[in-house]
Amino acid sequence: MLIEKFKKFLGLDIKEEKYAYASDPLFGYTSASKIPEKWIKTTCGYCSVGCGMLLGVKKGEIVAVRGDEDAPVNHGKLCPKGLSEHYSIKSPQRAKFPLIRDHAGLHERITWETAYQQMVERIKATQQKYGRESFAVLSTGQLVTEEFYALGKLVQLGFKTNNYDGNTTLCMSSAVVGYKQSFGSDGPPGSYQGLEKADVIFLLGANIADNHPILWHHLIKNKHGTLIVCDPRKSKTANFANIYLPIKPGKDIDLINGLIHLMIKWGKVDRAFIEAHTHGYSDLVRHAENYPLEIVAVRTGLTEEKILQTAKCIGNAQNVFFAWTMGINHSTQGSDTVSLINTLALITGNIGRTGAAPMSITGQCNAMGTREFGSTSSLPGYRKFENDKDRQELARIWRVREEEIPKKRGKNYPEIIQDILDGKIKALWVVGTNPLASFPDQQRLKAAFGKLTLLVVQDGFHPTPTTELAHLVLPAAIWGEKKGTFTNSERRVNLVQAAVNPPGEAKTDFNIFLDLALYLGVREKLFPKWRTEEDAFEEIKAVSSGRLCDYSGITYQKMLELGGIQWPCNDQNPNGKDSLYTDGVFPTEDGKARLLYVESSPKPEDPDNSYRLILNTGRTVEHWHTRTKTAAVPILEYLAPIPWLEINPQTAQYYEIRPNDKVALISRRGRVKDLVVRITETVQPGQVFLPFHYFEKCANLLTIPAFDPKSGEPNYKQCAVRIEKMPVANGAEAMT
Ligand SMILES: Nc1nc2c(c(=O)[nH]1)N[C@H]1C(S)=C(S)[C@@H](COP(=O)(O)OP(=O)(O)OC[C@H]3O[C@@H](n4cnc5c(=O)[nH]c(N)nc54)[C@H](O)[C@@H]3O)O[C@H]1N2
Ligand SMILES: Nc1nc2c(c(=O)[nH]1)N[C@H]1C(S)=C(S)[C@@H](COP(=O)(O)OP(=O)(O)OC[C@H]3O[C@@H](n4cnc5c(=O)[nH]c(N)nc54)[C@H](O)[C@@H]3O)O[C@H]1N2
Ligand code: SF4
Ligand SMILES: [Mo]
Repeated sequence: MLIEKFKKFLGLDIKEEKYAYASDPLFGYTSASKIPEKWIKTTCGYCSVGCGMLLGVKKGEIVAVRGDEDAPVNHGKLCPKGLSEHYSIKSPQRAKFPLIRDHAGLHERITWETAYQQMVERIKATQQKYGRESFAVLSTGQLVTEEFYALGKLVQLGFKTNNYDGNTTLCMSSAVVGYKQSFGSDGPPGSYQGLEKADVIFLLGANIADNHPILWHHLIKNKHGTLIVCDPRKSKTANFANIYLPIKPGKDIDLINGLIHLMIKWGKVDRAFIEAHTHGYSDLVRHAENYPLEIVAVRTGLTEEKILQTAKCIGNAQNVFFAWTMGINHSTQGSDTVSLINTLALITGNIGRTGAAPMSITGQCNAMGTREFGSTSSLPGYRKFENDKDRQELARIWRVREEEIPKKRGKNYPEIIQDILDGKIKALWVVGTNPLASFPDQQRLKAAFGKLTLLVVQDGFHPTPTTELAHLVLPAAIWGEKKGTFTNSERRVNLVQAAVNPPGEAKTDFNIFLDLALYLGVREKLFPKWRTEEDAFEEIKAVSSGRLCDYSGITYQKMLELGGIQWPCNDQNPNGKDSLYTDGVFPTEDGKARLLYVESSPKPEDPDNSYRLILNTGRTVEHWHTRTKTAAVPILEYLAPIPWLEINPQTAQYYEIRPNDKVALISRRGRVKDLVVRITETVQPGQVFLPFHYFEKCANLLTIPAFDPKSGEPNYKQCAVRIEKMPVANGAEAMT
């Protein structure tokens, strides 16, 4: 019955059905008319696991998707989003034509020529009047690396502004800063194989069961390891843990300090490694004295027994795989927490081996590509803006004057928003991100966007909350329609291929950037002889040669054959490398890592009598971020059509709330009405959880605009809220 309902929902021809593709989203059944003429190898366009997949194409359409059995990441498996990704391409909300906003505020179709002319003229006029930095750019972690690389050059050497950042600051920037502080460079040192080999897998603020599902298949292969999960919410991942640590929100620093204390006290540290490869141990020892077990238990809300159990596991293991995601990064102390995890890994000698690494699991399909070559937080090839030698080297390869390359990075994402509010930035180009759903404190953001004299939005979809406000909409091709590379969390560079043409007049971001360079008069200077993405890739290889993120040994053909290659890939490592820092030498000036120590500071907003609850926000397996893609996929939307608010039974009792009641959630910044309640012990008393995917009930109306001062990353995971019960007739009605 349910299956019939799904089929009807998806409009499949039931009579023609035949068991054909085990990985079809419809329980393995598909219509005979959907048998592909050819299969094209590519990489999933959602998360950073980077699964290899095959797109079945028939008559210019993708009719089926299956996991690539040869792909080293997923060995033929895909999660529900990957399996149904091709449905997003057919969304009725795809952006098809360039649009301009007329005087009445309506979007009107224009030609690409007019769009480019308008954009370039208006940006130039703004820059002439208010200075170069009055124009800013916000990009994403979801383009191919070739596009990021082209965009970085175009923005900084073409438009000559370095107020350029991306949604990766909402996501990975604390991991980047944390790595730089500890090791001297960005770059996740471990690999997914580590999940299979480690004796202990310690996940902090990472719900991989929902958000990196295929990583489970690596975990399952690990028959001996202990899984420890630290998360205030008993997530799907926490449910599988051998040791679950229901930490008080935002108290990870105290826990890690406590673990460092115990490692030192018990002598479970690697003295030889510390002496040969690190600085700062004696200071760390003094600092750790302040974190005895009793104090740590009180601060973290964890029992002494659980902390001891965790410490024993770490202390006795040969290989510990520390991994974290947004529960750590989404904090005003994210960068320092990352460094502290690195410190714990370093003193216990857990680095440089398969299964032993402090590993930031990234988020978007190509968050890594922009970190490596996007020119936002570093210059391409993890070069430093401030380093003369790095700039000289780049200028030589690019054949430009050294002075043309900025000496410091420009404003980061939240600083760009602040500058718009302050009237310093007047024109903004948004590429592949949807701030009007994803940035904290939407009221404030809307006030900022209202001040812009020019907003250009380049997106694969329209309308979106952000394109709706745009003066100019540039329609972009999306995954399935473009070529290039994505780098996953384990530094694996994977090939992405086009299977179909974009709709209407939409163009690949790559071609839009090249066209704009032409209109700016810098096409040949910046992109000499480039015709295809592969030409850009060749330049990336040259730029990366000899660097930590060395791509010089990778080719498109080799990726097709090997199914993705982990950098560094060069003469010494022709097929890539599983772990970084295998020799204990780090990319700092003296080759040694820094043992950073950190005190925890108060959260930006604690509950009080008016706002008694802590709001935690995050994800669910069915949806992708602001749902521009997944809302168009019937099976995913059908499984999770509306947002819900998780409340603990004790909290529910206090507010006299029953299952399926509707409530309003209110913070000092905004209010979200008509939220259906899910009463569950997944969240602890005094805490609530709301997924942030639903623009129509936007979690970011509530979140706080508080940012890590080092990385700019928002504190999305804790703010103070209260609940008001909404009048509803009965629970059943509330569900509709
Ligand atoms: N299905 C799906 N998958 C995705 C995405 C998606 O939108 N949908 N997005 C991708 C992206 S860009 C990203 S960045 C990743 C994010 O992947 P995750 O980080 O796994 O996702 P979140 O749900 O944001 O947060 C993870 C966990 O942090 C916990 N947490 C909250 N506060 C704290 C705290 O103080 N301490 C600790 N230790 N934990 C805390 C939350 O309860 C939550 O379970 O997922 C990627 N994968
Ligand atoms: N409250 C709360 N807020 C959060 C988070 C949270 O946990 N809680 N998580 C944060 C994190 S980690 C992240 S990464 C951000 C994500 O936030 P966003 O980046 O805003 O989310 P997406 O929906 O992925 O937006 C991507 C946009 O790019 C478009 N697009 C897709 N493919 C292409 C393409 O190939 N080219 C172009 N030009 N456009 C394309 C999509 O249609 C969409 O509009 O959200 C952040 N916001
Ligand atoms: S785990 Fe991530 S990369 Fe793999 S299929 Fe799912 S969304 Fe795609
Ligand atoms: Mo993210």
